[in-house]
Amino acid sequence: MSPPLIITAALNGAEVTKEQCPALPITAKEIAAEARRARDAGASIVHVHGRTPTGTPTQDRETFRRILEAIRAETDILVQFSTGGAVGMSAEERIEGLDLMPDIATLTLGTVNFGSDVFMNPLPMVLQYVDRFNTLGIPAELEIFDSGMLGTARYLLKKELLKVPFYFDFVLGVPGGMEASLRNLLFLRDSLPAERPWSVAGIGRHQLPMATASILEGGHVRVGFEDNIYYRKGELATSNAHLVERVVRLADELARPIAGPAEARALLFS
Ligand code: KMH
Ligand code: ZN
Repeated sequence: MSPPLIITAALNGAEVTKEQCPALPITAKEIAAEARRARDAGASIVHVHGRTPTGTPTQDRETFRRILEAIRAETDILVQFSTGGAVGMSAEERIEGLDLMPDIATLTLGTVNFGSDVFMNPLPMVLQYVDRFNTLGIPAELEIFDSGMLGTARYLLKKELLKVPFYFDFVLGVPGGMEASLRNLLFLRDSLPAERPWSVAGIGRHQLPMATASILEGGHVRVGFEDNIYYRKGELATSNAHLVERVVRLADELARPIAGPAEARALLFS
């Protein structure tokens, strides 16, 4: 039987702008309010990026401190920091706020083309991040943008380098990364180097089909403005919660109960 469904809301990301998506949360206050709406709708984790007041992506520690404080004052949702930041940021800059002790943080296991840019994650940098996660004891969401990244996961596990609890998130449909197809999703799921929970984030129009497939196949789901700003073709989603609510309805139809934050923590980190 499939476990209760964990829904992650990727609230803002680094790439989407207010011009494209007026409901995009930028400030700590906006992010916290959006986190609460997502939690009320059924999400148990929020994935967050930092932004300056004008919307520029930042991994600045003080920005993350304000975001974490504001979310925790507002709701009990698990807070996941991005360590991906935006393309072009330095390795150190991207993990500046980790010592603030979010509940989870992302860890991408390799370099990937990202539109016309390159999202850099060479092995020495991955190992540096693993070291930091281990030292702080922060659970990791291992982000897999392409199948070669599972090889890196296999290496980390074989050498017993990763000492913290972890699970996988397949990010499918980034231009330059692995395409979002059912075949690719099942291939990745069947190639996992360890029996750990997995989730999928489909980019753009792939968000809904990937979420549906994951509900059916026993995985978990990530939705939100970072990955997709549309509810349907030509119609913007009004909030991250708008996207979460649809997943909750689908899960209900497909007989997957929804996990709250405490249940998500137990499922992911036990
Ligand atoms: N903004 C992307 C370049 C993460 O959050 O860990 C990377 C990203 C991954 O969003
Ligand atoms: Zn992200």
